[in-house]
Amino acid sequence: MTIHPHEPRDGAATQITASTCCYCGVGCGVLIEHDGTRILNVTGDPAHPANYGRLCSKGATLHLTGDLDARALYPELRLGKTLARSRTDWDSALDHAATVFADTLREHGPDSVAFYISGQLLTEDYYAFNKLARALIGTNNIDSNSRLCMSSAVVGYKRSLGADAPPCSYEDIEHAQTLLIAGSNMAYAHPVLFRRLEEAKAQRPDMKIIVVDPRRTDTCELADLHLAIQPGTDVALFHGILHLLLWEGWTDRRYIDAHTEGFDALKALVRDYNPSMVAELCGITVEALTTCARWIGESPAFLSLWCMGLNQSTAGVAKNSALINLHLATGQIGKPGAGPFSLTGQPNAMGGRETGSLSNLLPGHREVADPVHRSEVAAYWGIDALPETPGLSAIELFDAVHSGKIKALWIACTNPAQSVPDQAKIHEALARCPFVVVQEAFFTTETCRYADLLLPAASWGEKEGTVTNSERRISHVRRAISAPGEARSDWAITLDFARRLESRLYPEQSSRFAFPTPEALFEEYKHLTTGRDLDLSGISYSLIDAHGPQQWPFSTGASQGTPRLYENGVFPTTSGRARFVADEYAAPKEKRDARYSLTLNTGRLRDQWHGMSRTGTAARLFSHVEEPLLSLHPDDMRRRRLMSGQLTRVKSRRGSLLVRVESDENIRPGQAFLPMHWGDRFLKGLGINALTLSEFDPLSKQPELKHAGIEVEKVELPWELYALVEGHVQMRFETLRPLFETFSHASLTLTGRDRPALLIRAAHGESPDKALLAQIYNSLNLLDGPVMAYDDARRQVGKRVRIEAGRITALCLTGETAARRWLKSLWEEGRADQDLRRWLLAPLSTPPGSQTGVSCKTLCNCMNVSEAAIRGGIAEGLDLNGLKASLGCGTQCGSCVPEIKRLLARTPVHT
Ligand SMILES: Nc1nc2c(c(=O)[nH]1)N[C@H]1C(S)=C(S)[C@@H](COP(=O)(O)OP(=O)(O)OC[C@H]3O[C@@H](n4cnc5c(=O)[nH]c(N)nc54)[C@H](O)[C@@H]3O)O[C@H]1N2
Ligand SMILES: Nc1nc2c(c(=O)[nH]1)N[C@H]1C(S)=C(S)[C@@H](COP(=O)(O)OP(=O)(O)OC[C@H]3O[C@@H](n4cnc5c(=O)[nH]c(N)nc54)[C@H](O)[C@@H]3O)O[C@H]1N2
Ligand code: SF4
Ligand SMILES: [Mo]
Repeated sequence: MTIHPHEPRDGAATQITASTCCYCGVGCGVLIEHDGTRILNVTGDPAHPANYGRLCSKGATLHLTGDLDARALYPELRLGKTLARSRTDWDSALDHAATVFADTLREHGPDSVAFYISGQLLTEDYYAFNKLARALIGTNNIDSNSRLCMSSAVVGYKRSLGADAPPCSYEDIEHAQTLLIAGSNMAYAHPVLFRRLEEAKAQRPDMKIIVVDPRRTDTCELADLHLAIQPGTDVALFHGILHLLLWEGWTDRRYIDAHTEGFDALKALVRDYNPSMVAELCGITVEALTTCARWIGESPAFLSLWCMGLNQSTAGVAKNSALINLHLATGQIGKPGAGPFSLTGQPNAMGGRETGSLSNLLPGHREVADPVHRSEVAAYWGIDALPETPGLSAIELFDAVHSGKIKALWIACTNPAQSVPDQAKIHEALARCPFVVVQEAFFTTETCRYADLLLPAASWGEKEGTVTNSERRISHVRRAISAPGEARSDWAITLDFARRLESRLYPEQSSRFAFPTPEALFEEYKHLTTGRDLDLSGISYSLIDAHGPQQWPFSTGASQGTPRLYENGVFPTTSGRARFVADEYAAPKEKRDARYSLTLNTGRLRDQWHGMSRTGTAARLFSHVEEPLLSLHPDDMRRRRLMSGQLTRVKSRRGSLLVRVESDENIRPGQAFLPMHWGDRFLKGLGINALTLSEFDPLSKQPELKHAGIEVEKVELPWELYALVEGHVQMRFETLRPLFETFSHASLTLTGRDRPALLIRAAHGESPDKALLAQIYNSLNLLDGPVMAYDDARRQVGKRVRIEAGRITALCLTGETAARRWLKSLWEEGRADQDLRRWLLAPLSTPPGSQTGVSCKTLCNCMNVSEAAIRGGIAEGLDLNGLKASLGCGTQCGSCVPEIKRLLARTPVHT
């Protein structure tokens, strides 16, 4: 069942609620069409300044996601590690949690508990958690998944500019003359901004776009220059650029003298980063390096955008600082079209930073380590003192869970058993932890398995609060419908727990957690920012409702927000000057060697979001990429005698994983790429983070998720299984996934558009026993009823197809799966003809004739246009506009346009 059949309930009027998209940090405004109970449709909000009505393929399909069968609906409690969880009520659940926390605190002290929260919480949720952890419990053990995401940018901004504030606005894209995109695949990860960039480039083709990324991504489609640097060599590249800027006299001496400090030390350092050394180290040509430096040095407006390719590194902070150095040296900051602009990943990563939701921070851009900051916040909260002991950062926190130091762990709105590096250790830690609370909207995540207490959270469209996007703009997130089952808003859960714990710890005290609404939380929180760099005390829900989303700083009494920081060249440092930072280049932790000769890069797919708890419920979002695949350069494939589609074992120093491989010329030799989305649920074997390393940047403590040493080898698993079953996909997923636990390899995904289906691919050394196979057939709806079966026990080959109303509704091939594409295309076309019947009754398993089916990758999700159709159009001589006109592809959200352009570029032009 899905929660959003596209018909309003009988008699119910449809309404529109303006809210925001719950995915990326672009922070698009959405108009949610609903009938008060169900969400019926989503469109872009034309009045929202982040997107002016645009949405990408993920935002535009929000109403198709969130299958109720996958939602956590009721609190569930486990009263012993070996027992199953059972349903309980909220009072019992939260009383139990409060008792366990109170007992743990009494026995082991405040640092024996920890909170691991998320950049996807709303500002009000964060504030409630922070007050709970720091003021009530007295621990700084509260960290968030932003540690894996933005923490290097936080430290980078603070070191160089004095405060954690991206100084730019989206409109700077329209004013930039040279735009450097480093370690960001914004065509996939920030698509609506990328559309804006496409438009800017179309208007001003002389604008120069440089992309720095070891891979050739869709973002490179817009690049005048792509620097495919060796992984992790960004610091050397940026120093090499500065070397050339100095040599050519392209620096702004006046700006440097008036507004910065520390230039001489940096100048001395970059003297050694001469062009030939840098080009060699980065694996690019001296010409490309020189062109890049010239475009930056001669540009009247130089803007840079960056994301995880810089941050997720043991040199993450150094990369941020080295890039900011270029802006300071050229005076390219604090003016239109210029500045260092980090793109935030999650929708409210910024709110987390503002409210102090990393273990070392406090609300209002304050620091735990600063005694003045601690006493300011303590005074505001009416308590004697805040805890001094530094809190644990994400990786350290899970180490402490693993070693038994943390005895009660509260996880909210994040899925660490999928997203944190070195998964074997994370799973062990969660299994050992005496008490794990998981506050989640979807019960299907890997982390929920370890929950002793599962608390169902309201999710997108069901909750109210505020978020801050990449350009410091605060939006009012409005609730459209009520949450399903007994799910509650995060702020409400947190406060309810806090009050119960408070009454156990301080029975005499009147509550500090009596906020009736999220607005009340916001009102208390905002005054903690008064007079600080991010001062947002002038913003209120009613102000946003009247005048739209606003950019901080926006102090009390101000009439408008601030689109651009540092226009006067004064920085929030003690001297008022920005600081040049001189860090040496340091190589990634794991160098390629004989045993691990490849570097594994990981990142996003266009249509999926992280662990896929939400996007993974919409079958259509799998049509762009249908299954987990490791991408390797053709040379590396040949060297290992690998063919596309073959199963490989990928090994790192921490774990291994079985996954199919594909040849990809966009990857350079010596490198490999895996999407970050595939966790243990979709791909058996602890997911892709079984391979990654937990070494982190010394300053930001952000782990090196982009460069793990791996080796890849062919595995021979002669017995294969391919199955597809329509309908009730989430329920079937839950029953079928455990049945594949004993297989060597298994991947489960969804497929289809109007008729969603579960798709399973598995492989094993030999046929599983009959009983297990029968269980699988049963769950696939292939045991009885209108099922045609052919089983050859001797050859261990089986074919089963269920035909209802003249079309296939379930199928399974076992032993050998050569007919899989052909069968799937019959299923897609709703055909069950004589060919199929003849094939079913014949001993051969290969499909009739030479029909092995073609790849059915869908490029344009909005208009359902396949890659094959687009290739066909190109073969007929159509250009992009012709393809748009005749096929409709690329005319809606536009997310597929870069890939269509790539196909066009690959095809020789006929004259
Ligand atoms: N579709 C989609 N969009 C998303 C998300 C999602 O899950 N799905 N998640 C959101 C979140 S939380 C985040 S943080 C952002 C992430 O957004 P991005 O950072 O843009 O996405 P990634 O694919 O993780 O990584 C970006 C690029 O870094 C490159 N890279 C790897 N190593 C290096 C290196 O050493 N140097 C350089 N210069 N580049 C390198 C990779 O090849 C990759 O193309 O996306 C947000 N948007
Ligand atoms: N190898 C590798 N690993 C990575 C990365 C990478 O590039 N490579 N990127 C890292 C980055 S940048 C990030 S941001 C992380 C993301 O990693 P996670 O934070 O683990 O990602 P999500 O799957 O978005 O987890 C959010 C969870 O919150 C749940 N949820 C949704 N809405 C709500 C709600 O309203 N309330 C509550 N309580 N729960 C809700 C969702 O169902 C989901 O399970 O992954 C990191 N891990
Ligand atoms: S760009 Fe896409 S995912 Fe990001 S906020 Fe906008 S619609 Fe949502
Ligand atoms: Mo992120």
